[in-house]
Amino acid sequence: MPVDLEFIAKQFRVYGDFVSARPYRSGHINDTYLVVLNQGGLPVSYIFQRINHHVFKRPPELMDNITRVTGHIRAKLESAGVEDPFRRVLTVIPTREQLSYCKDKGGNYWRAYVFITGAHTYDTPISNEQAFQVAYAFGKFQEMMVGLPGPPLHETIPDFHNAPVRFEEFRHSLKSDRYGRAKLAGPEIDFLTEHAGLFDVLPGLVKKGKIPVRITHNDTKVNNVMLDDETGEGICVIDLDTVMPGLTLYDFGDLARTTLCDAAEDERDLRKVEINLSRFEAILKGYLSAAGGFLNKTEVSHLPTGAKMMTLLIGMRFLIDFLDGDHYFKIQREMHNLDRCRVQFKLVRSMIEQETEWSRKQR
Ligand code: ADP
Ligand code: GN1
Ligand code: MG
Repeated sequence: MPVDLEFIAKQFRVYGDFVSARPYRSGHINDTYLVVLNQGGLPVSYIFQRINHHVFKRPPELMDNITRVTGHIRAKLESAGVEDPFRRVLTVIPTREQLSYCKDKGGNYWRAYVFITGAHTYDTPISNEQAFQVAYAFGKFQEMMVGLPGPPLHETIPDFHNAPVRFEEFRHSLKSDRYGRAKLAGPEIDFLTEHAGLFDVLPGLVKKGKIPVRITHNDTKVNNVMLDDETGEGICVIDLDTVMPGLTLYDFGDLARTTLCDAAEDERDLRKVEINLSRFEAILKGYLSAAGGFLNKTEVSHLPTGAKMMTLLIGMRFLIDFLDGDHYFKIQREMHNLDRCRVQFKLVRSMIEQETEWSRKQR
C-alpha cells in the first residue's frame, strides 16, 4: 500500500502546507521519512517514522517509554541551562488527539519528531574523534538514565539481548533448517558453536550480583548519535525504541562493534574487517569520561567481554535470520544476512586477537 504522508502529517500537531516526503536513511527495522511543510513561505523539515509492529509488538508502550525518557532528558537539559535543548534530545510531536503516535487505516503506527538541524549520523566513524564523541554521548545517556523516576520502563522486545535464549533460537533454526541454507554457513555455524560460552559470562555476573540491571539504550550503533556539523560534538542520542532495562556492557559492546572498524556492517571483503587499537582507546576514553562515575568495578573490567559478546550476539542474530529466510532484518541482496554475520564473526576474531593489548590500554 502506498504511504500517504500528507494524510499522516495531518494527524499531528504540525502546521503548514505539505510540500514533500521521501524515505530517509532507514535502518534495518523501522521506516523513516523526511517530511517538508511550508510554514509561511519557509520550508520546515520533520522526521516521520513508521514503527515496525511485527518487531515491536506494543507500540503504545514503546512510545510511553520514549515520552518518559525524552521528557526526563529535556528537564535535565533545561535545568542545566543548555541553550539548544531541541537539538540535544528527540522531541516527540503529539497528534491532534494529544497522543504520541497515530494509527493509520492499514494498522500501522506512526510517530513524528522535530528535525534536528546542523547535525548528521555516520554509518562508520571516520576518525577517532568521532568515535570518542559517540562513546561519550552514549555514556552520558546512560548516566542520565540512572535517575529516571517512575516505574520500570516497558520491555519493548522481551529477551532482546538475552544471549542464552537467542542461542536456543539459533539451535532451533539450525535444526529445522527450513530453507536448506545451513550448508551455506558451515564455518559460521562452527565459529558460533565454538564461542557460545561467551554468552554465559554476563548472565553469570548478574546472578552473582556483580553487575546490576540498569536502564540502557540497547541499540548503540555509531549511527544512533547525531554529530554537530560545525563542532563535531555528539549532540543527540536517537533511535530510542529499545531503551529499557539492560546491562551497560550491552551498550558498550554494540558501540565497540560499530566503531572499532571502518568497514561496513555488510562488507564482503573480509580483509577490510580488522579492529583498530587506537579506536578502542578513543571509545574507552569517551565512554568512561561520561559513565565512569557510576559504573562499578566489574562493569569496567568486563568492557572487552561486552564487546565480544555483543558482536557475537548480533552476528548470531543475522545468522538466525539467514537460516529462517530473511524475515526480520531488511535485506538488499541475496545472502545479505550471511554477509553481515561474517563481518561480525570476523570482528569477534579480531577482538580476541587484540585482547591482551586492550587490557594494557585499560590499565
Ligand atoms: P532506524 O531505527 O531505522 O535506525 P533512526 O531513528 O535511527 O531509525 O533514524 C534513521 C536516521 O534518520 C538516523 O540515522 C538519522 O540520520 C535520521 N534521523 C532520525 N531522527 C532524526 C531527527 N529527529 N532529526 C534529524 N535526523 C534524524
Ligand atoms: C537493528 O533498526 P536498527 O537498524 O537501528 C536491530 C539492532 C541490531 C542492528 C544491527 C530492533 O537496528 O538490534 O543491532 O539492526 N534492531 C532491532 O545493525 O532488532
Ligand atoms: Mg538508527
